[in-house]
Amino acid sequence: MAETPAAPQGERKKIIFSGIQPTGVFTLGNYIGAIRHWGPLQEEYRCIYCVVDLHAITVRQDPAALRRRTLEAYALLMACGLDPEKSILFIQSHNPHHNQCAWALSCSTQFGELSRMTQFKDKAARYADNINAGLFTYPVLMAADILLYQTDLVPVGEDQRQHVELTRDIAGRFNGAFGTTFTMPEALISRSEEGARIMSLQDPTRKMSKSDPNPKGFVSILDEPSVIMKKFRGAVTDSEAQVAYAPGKDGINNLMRIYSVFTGRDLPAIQEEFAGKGYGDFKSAVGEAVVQGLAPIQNRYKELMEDKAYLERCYQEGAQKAMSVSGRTLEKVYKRLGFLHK
Ligand code: ATP
Ligand code: LTN
Repeated sequence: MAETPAAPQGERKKIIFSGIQPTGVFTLGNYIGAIRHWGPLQEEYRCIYCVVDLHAITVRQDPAALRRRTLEAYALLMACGLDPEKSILFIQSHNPHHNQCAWALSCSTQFGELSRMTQFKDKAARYADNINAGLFTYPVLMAADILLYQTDLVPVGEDQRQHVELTRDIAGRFNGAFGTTFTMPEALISRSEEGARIMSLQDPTRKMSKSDPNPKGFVSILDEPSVIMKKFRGAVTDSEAQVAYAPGKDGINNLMRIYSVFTGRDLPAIQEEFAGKGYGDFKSAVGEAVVQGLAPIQNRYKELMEDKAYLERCYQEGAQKAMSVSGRTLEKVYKRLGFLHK
């Protein structure tokens, strides 16, 4: 994120935590809104990134697919520039402290607070036949993820702001009742127009989502070049045929934001570039820019997936490192709550 504050020299390095669900191959939305910012943050902060498989099962997953996707998600994070030597990179279910801390925090979370979460309301409507308790308490587990590492900053897309706010409320309540235990985290959300929220290519009023049942709505970062081109050519836009960023032109605005991220050009420059040209030319140009931008990630991903033993070593070491940090916080939590020492 261009606007990320620099870590002050000489002070403790600030801690960054973020997570992503292994519910499918990452989309352009995940990449633009979240993951592309995570690599550069490694240079200045103490970064901890997690594949949140415990969160993924709030929606029914096929076990074999979940296992495969979890490894793929881990490799994809590395392909997007996360380095296990610089960051702690691990899989959530490998560290039991998350479940343990979540239970403690759930007793400092109100039913009413959870009922107000928009992600819960959205998912409850979408998966009406499986409104399980985990879907409801999902934000408490997310709070545990964040608070266990004494996190300062949580880089996420706009849709997660509400969950980070709730995490702050839970932390504040726990600290108030039992004494200061947790660092108060803050969401780190791209403030620029480009990228905070990438929309579906088929319904530009809805966010692009990797679990969209219609694959034409999202571009996954592993899509073949021909598939990417086809999805952009078929993107839903208005009938004005003028490449200009304006209220109500959700489809074109979305494509312009994507193009801007991959070319580094700002919106007025893009408007100028396509003055007098039709949507067809523009859509092809967006597709080409995305194909080119994703190629190095796709190549690196293929290499990584050929060395499963290396990936395994990385996620096992990642879990050990994560546990040594989270264990200290969990011990403090148990002590504060009054649990008798073992
Ligand atoms: P699912 O469809 O399975 O619910 P998702 O695609 O919404 O998943 P998550 O795993 O929940 O993705 O989110 C990972 C990160 O990507 C989060 O920080 C989230 O804010 C960000 N993100 C997800 N979708 C978008 C989007 N369309 N635009 C910008 N950021 C996004
Ligand atoms: N809730 C997030 C994923 C997530 C997360 C986290 C993000 C789980 N735990 C901790 C940041 C920090 C989502 O649905 N995208």
